[in-house]
Amino acid sequence: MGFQKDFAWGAATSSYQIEGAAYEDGKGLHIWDVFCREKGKVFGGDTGDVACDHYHRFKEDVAIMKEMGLKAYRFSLSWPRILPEGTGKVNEAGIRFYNRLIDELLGAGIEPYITLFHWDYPYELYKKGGWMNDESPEWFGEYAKVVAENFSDRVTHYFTLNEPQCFIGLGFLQGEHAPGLRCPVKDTLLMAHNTLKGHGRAVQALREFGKQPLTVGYAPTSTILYPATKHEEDVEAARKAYFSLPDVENWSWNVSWWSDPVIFGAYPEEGLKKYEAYLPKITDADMKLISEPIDIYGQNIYNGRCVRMGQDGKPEEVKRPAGAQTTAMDWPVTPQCLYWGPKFLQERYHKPIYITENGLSCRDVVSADGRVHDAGRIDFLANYLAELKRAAADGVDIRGYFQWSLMDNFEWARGYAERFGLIYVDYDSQQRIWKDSAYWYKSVIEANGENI
Ligand code: IFM
Repeated sequence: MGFQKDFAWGAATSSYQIEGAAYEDGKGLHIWDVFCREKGKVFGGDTGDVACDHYHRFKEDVAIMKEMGLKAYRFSLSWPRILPEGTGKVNEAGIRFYNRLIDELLGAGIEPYITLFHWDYPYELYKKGGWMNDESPEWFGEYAKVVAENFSDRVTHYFTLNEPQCFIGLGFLQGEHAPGLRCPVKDTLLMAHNTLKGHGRAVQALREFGKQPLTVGYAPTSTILYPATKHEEDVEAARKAYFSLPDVENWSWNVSWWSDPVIFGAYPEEGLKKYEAYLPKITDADMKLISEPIDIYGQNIYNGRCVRMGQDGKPEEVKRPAGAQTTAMDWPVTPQCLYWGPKFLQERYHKPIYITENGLSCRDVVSADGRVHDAGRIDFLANYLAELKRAAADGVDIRGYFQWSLMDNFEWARGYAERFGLIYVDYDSQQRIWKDSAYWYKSVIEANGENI
């Protein structure tokens, strides 16, 4: 068996990375609007002020998706476009924009998948302490209520948070992303706890104010650990390493601290011991809220590291061969992660799985024939999807795959230096050009992956 009959073949984007219109129609500021203005923070001084100008060109973009045959499109809403101050007064122009986008998608036969939060945190709330503030879970719940009230008559699929590992870790521990802080570990663990409570409040609000039964999930990330061989001891070593926790200084890059509470209602024991001295007060009521049941489990998967069982009975990493393939962004190319990631996640969490992001950055160029020949992307995606198909054939319940990204866009601290899209964007003219991989992906969707 390959991919399920109604497999959600999709592509993904996020609000700040594509929308532009940063100061239009009553949108409030968010932390990335402000961060991009600080000297030296973003490659080339780039900003998302215009990005792909999707706010004005969404019809053209949906027409491209339709032509590509996408079954599903995962996009995020800009919280401050809907609630300029994060809470309180709703910006009707923001609601109107998303209504028009949703209607356009549905008219094109494309299922919208909404992500509530993909990093563009309202600046007004940040000034009040952001995720450090005990009220922050409620703020996120209020926003989710507004979303449910306005869009859930037509949109049934939601993801709450995208990659909390990054917006807390890169934003507040490593300081590479907005707001660019290096906070004490203790503060970041409190933020993480509030983030997870916010997730729970959002799930509750979506259920309570949804106009129909909704399918709700979560979209974290992290590196996959995959085994060097099929031998059970190597598989066990990889499984163990995958769900284990890093040392406290760099605690945020992992799966289990972020997902065990959501699914099991408990933080992993290993972390409770390792991080004990830095933890906020955690109550039973908090854990009940955080583990508000979800329906589907999303994971953003880009790469992995190879592990085997060491002589000492502990997992040990296997060094990559010299010259092993990497992407333009220097991320390792490891297709195995799309087999072992979903497999380990389903074994542990017992939820239907969506790959909510997967893709790569390439040094794409428009050739003399006016086309973009990104053979490397096709090769990468074909190898990754073959592994995903193998996982599906082995019985993992994989419901959908969202290619990152539909089109080139603003790659955070790397600005426009990286091109992740199936569609090439010429940022000067805003012309969209189909890369060879976009035609290839269309053929994969048509064949429901049988040609992989
Ligand atoms: O562009 C990002 C996206 O916003 C979050 N996941 C990883 C992508 C590539 O870096």
